[in-house]
Amino acid sequence: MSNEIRRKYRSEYQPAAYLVSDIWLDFDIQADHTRVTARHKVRRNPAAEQAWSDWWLDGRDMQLVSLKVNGDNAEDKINEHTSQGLWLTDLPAQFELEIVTIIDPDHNLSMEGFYRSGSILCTQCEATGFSRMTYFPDRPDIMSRYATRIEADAEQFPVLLSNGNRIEAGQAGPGRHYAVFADPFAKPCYLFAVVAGDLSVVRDQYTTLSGHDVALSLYTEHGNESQCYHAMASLKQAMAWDEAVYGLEYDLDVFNIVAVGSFNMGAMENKSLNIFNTACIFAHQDTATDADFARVRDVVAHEYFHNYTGNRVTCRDWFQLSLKEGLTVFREHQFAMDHGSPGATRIEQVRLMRDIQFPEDAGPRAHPVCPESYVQMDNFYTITIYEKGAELIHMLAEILGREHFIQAARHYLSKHDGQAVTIEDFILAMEEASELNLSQFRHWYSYAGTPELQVRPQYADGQLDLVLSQHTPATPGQDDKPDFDIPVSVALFDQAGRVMKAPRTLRLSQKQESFRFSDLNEQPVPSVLRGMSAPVRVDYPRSQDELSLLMAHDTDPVSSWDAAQSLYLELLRQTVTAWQQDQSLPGLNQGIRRAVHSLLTTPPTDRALLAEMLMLPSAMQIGQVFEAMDVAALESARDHVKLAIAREFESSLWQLLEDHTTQRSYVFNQQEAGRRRVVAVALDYLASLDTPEVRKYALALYKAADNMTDRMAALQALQQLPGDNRQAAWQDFAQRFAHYPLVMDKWLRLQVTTRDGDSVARARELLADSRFDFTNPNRIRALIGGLVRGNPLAFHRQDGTGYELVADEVLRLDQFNPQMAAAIAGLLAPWRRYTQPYADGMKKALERINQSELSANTREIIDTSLAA
Ligand code: B3K
Ligand code: ZN
Repeated sequence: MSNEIRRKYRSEYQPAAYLVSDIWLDFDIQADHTRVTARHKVRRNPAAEQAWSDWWLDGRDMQLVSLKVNGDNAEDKINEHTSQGLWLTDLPAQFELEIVTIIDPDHNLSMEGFYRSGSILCTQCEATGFSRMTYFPDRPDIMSRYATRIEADAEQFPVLLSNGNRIEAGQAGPGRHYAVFADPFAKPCYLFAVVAGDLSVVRDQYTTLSGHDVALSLYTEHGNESQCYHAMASLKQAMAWDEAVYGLEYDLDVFNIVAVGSFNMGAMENKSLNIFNTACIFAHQDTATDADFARVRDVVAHEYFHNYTGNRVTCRDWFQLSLKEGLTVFREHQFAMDHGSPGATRIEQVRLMRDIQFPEDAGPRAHPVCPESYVQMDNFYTITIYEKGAELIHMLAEILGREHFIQAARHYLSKHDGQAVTIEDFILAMEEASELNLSQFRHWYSYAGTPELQVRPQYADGQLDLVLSQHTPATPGQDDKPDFDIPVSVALFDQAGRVMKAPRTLRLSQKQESFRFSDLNEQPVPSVLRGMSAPVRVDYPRSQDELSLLMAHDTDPVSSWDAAQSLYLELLRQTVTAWQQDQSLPGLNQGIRRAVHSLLTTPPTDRALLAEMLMLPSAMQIGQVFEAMDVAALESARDHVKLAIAREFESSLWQLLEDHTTQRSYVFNQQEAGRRRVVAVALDYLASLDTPEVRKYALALYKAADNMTDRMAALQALQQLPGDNRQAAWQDFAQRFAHYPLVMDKWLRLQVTTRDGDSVARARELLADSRFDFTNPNRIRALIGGLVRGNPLAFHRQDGTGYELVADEVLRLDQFNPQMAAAIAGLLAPWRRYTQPYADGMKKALERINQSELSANTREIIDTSLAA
């Protein structure tokens, strides 16, 4: 029975008792409530295991006004009415159901269901927000055609929108108006959307490859139009890319996007009516950085790509979430690499996996890409489902070859068009199209944990035996792991850095295998796991000489970057150990000297790649080398090495800065963004020296900048340079951008990521500052996310005040936005990975949260984190 919040299992899946072919919805928006009338055409599901006459309808947080079956009051058919829904009983095989409910969007701060964001009323249904508006079987395998009527005050809500085409509109009594929309495609209820607001619109149009005209509209609150053109251009790029690469054309006459300020995540792919967080739409050079421009471009593309991978072919149940998300993130990755620096873009994807996904996969919340069970689905929108899911598709594309993969993906989409399917259906379609046997590959979906790939080359007499072996650590509930099918892309270089054996993909499918390369006239330098061909950790000890050679000559940017990272990482490891043992810290070694020197004297032409290669691994990355993370040691070691590089290369870094400074006005493209990235990285190194020159330079850059990227680079440098200049720049920034909430989020981050002073106390002060609305998820992410991820030394203060702050915020947020509260609580989850006193401090905070009455979302996170 679904009347309590309990753990759900993938194995429990049963076809729905009833199907709903058509839904007619009426949203009657009044000043203090909204009345929702839903009429459903219902029939027994022929695929159901029995001819049920009972039917469970999900429904929460609303008032049931009436329920009719075939026009007659049918409240006597309600067998049970709980806080989670209704059991109906004694139902005929086919009937029309009418349900009237009352909801209150103005007091819904959960940002799920129908809620208010500023002057806009909007919906968020995925995963189960639809059942906060009406009683309905809230599961994605029920696909229906929707017609929606919205009625509201004409002055307050001049714009009314829902999925599909507007088929009717007009007056509805004094001061009121209405509009009716019809969506010709059957869809699951999680893709339903309604918007009402006083909105401005930016319009454009797109003609598809086959000559169909699509009207594009992007709606926002008034005054933001100039920040929307980049998103609109990105949408058109995405439409053209999907046609060119996958042969997929848009399938409706309209495509609408609405940007709202209060949104729990980045965006939502509702059919033909995407709803976005303004943070993933707004981009103007004055207010957004290059990274923001790229994010907007990629999220717009991601949501657009869902139209096929997610909407036309959707998920049978939520355990299959990665079916749409992994595949769509992969498509987004390909798109991003085609529109920016391919190398730096792939490196960012790799870094995200290593910095965040690998730790998740090694912590208490580790779960397979296709999980076995969950309590609260909202908690499973994880980096594992999204990014590891995308890496699994990346491997398939590597195994099949890009062209074959695209053909196979098209086969999957046409075979299952209009259906709600499973990850298994996807793999089967891949097998059919490629004639490969992917049985072993399936383990990637059902087992959690990051495999460790050990690489041991043995060279003798012109032959190289590359011995590869694998081991995957246990994860909660999965002690024993099978051997995975691991595609390992390998190339061999000679001692002068020339390609000796062109890249090829080996398949490690056993615990250990040896691969032979013959006819070598000298000992080669292997380049392994090129482009991160599989989401694994690599154990492969290499000399400084080998790493320097690969760094300078490897034709794969990821491998070349990785060689530089390995050089840095080894010194950082030694520095952490020395710090912990109270020994004097080591200086730069020959390998790093040579590496940085060659980067500065013969830089790669791709400047974004140069910037990546100059950057040291994050403290999170360094920490993973150790059994447990010693925050102070990690941060000190990184500071120490950074300072040593800045000292040794001070004059070359100034030269680099000068070479990359221009008077040209701002344009967002690969080359210019790469150039600005180099400026930021060089300045960041130089700032650690705290010289009068760098103070002057940063301040001048702040003042002269014609764009937010340079302005932020200047502020990030000034951040390391306490004093009047920093204060003045912060003040100027806060005044200049007081009316731009998203820019003020950058300011909030700056406030809590300073290393001097007590950033936790500053965060508390800001939480009480009336300029900011801390019910808005973007503000919370800036302040709390900024502190925890951007300022580990403050979050992990030894007096425990950082943990206390986070615990207080979890408890505050849990009262109105459980999804956000659970996300923040998750930051404390990996406590076991830390040394003392950090581990105990984090655990204490979790235990304090544990004492309170919690939402199901937060309860699941706390229980998992504290489980033995
Ligand atoms: N599908 C949405 C995410 C929904 C999250 C619900 N808690 C956006 C995306 O991944 O494209
Ligand atoms: Zn998505």
